[in-house]
Amino acid sequence: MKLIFAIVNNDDSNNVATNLTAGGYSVTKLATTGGFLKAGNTTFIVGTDDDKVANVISIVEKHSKKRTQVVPASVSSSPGLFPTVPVEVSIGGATIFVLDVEQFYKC
Ligand code: 2BA
Repeated sequence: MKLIFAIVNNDDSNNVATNLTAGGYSVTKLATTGGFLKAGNTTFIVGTDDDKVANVISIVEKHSKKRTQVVPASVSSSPGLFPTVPVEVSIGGATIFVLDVEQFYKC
């Protein structure tokens, strides 16, 4: 069994949740915050069989769009260097971690 963490943009989270649930997966949705942009994003936790991991990833990938966001340069570089110059960062689609599950209980 595997545990999948998928971090997606808030704008995509309803679509991802709907499609994972429709695919028959149990999903837990957490409201999270990115350390770099300090903006809200959504982290999904999905526990599933090893042979279903690829399908979960493809559902998340299909419903998570890549986008760009303009942020102040002071967020992305050393403080004090042209702090008012905005820079564009590319975000997403999704950041996904897959972990081995040692034990799983429903009590
Ligand atoms: P944030 O940390 O808010 O990062 C948002 C986007 O800013 C990132 O998009 C990336 O394009 C850019 N970025 C992040 N750190 C940067 C840096 N030091 N310099 C320049 N640009 C930087 P994504 O890579 O798509 O990540 C989206 C969100 O996924 C992240 O939000 C964070 O919440 C999570 N994430 C990404 N990689 C992670 C990792 N290795 N471990 C834990 N969480 C991660």
